[in-house]
Amino acid sequence: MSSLLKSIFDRNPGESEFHQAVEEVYETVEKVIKKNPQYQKAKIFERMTEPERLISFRVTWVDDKGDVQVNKGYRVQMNSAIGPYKGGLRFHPSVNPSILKFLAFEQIFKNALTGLPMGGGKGGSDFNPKGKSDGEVMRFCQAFMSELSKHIGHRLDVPAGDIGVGGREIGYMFGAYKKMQNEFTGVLTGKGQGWGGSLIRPEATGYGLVYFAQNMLAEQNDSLNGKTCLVSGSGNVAQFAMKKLLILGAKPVTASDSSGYIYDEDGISSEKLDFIMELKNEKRGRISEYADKFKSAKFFANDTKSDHNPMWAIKADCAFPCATQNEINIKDAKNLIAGGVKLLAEGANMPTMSDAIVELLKAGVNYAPGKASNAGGVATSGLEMVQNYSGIYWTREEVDTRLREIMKGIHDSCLQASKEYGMDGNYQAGANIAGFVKVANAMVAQGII
Ligand code: NDP
Ligand code: 2IT
Repeated sequence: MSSLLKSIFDRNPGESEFHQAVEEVYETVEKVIKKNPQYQKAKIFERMTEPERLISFRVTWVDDKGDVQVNKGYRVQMNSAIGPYKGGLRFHPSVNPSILKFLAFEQIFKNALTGLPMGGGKGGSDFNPKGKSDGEVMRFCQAFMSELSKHIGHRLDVPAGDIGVGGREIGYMFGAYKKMQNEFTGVLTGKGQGWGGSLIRPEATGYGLVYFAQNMLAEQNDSLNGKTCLVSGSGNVAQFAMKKLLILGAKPVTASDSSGYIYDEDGISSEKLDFIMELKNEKRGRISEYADKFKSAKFFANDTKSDHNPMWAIKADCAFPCATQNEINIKDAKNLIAGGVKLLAEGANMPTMSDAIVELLKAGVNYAPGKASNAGGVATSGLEMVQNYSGIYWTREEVDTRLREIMKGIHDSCLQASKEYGMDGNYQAGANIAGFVKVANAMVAQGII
């Protein structure tokens, strides 16, 4: 391992997810740093891996029984070289500084790739929204925002949703911020229609992911039409990825949650997808209920003792992991390859482990890293910010057209950067290099700060 990586790991002990994300980027940008002495002199990589600010706070709230609950709250303000900090909030019991730092680090490059002026940030809490009443979620969001509000602002740091944070939570947090600050500004994105939200933002990550895959296939004179697709997750990203896949004539056959996955050999049709959306968004139920309702499907519970997830061994053409980090290990990658998968585009952040990526690339699988292929969500958040600043709101078609253009732009910048550095067609290297160079140049121009 290089001494630079070692010193970063030593400075951030025990943060395995953060180390993983940093190493993955470093391996592909090392060449660029070596070719550009100004990046070395200004210690750009060392500075990019150190948050500009990491805010950690206590969140105290009262549950329905009247008991006091204490949670951890965080905001990682990673890099503001090209714009205000921007990135989601995650509410999940696993949330810790390592996970938020990996997400905030990835966000720097992702946001740069969109071409919009947004810096990198991420935040959240170890609060578990599962099984909580609406009243509990609202009180938690208000308590969380009572501290977060001191550190964010529409020109400073603009959070949005991520795992466990959707329209409901954004609404409660926005209401709390507006009341406390006594101002109506676009301090959060993913807001509702009629109070500052952008059309297409709910759909944007999943739609953008599929537009990206469409661009990858178009390079090879191919399309999604008729392709069998494995999708993991059943939340925001997975739902709208499946919706767009169906529109383009593809056949999604799987969906999952943290309890297990369903396999529907006949395909998840648009009527069946409506059932998933109602189940997950309104009833907040479990994906196993899909198999109770549709006899063409089977539910397979997670086997925690297994060294692989059998979902990734199902025969298919394309795979879209849309649940969480590290959901595809090397064994899963080998199973995907054996099952005929030729394209894997990440909807989640860092769902594929590093050795699994190597395996996929070695086998010639067309692989898109999340920081490129899932950037449609934050890009549309950027479009929501523009609409909030200007006070002028665009139609669905206008936002969707811009989203398509942005995804094509990201796709093309990845290919161009990969070509420039002799790794033609490698989207992983291209995404890291294109994102890195843009932020590095801004940092150099702004001096040693
Ligand atoms: P949601 O909360 O809407 O859905 C998350 C889904 O993933 C659920 O099906 C959930 O199952 C499953 N999941 C979450 N954690 C785990 C876990 N530890 N193990 C197994 N399954 C899990 O989140 P999103 O759809 O918004 O986010 C999904 C992924 O996409 C994340 O990696 C996120 O960072 C990324 N992303 C999201 C964007 C957005 O705009 N929302 C933008 C770009 C990336 P269960 O219900 O059982 O918890
Ligand atoms: O990972 C991500 O890009 C998100 N969760 C979306 C962030 C945003 O600000 O819209």
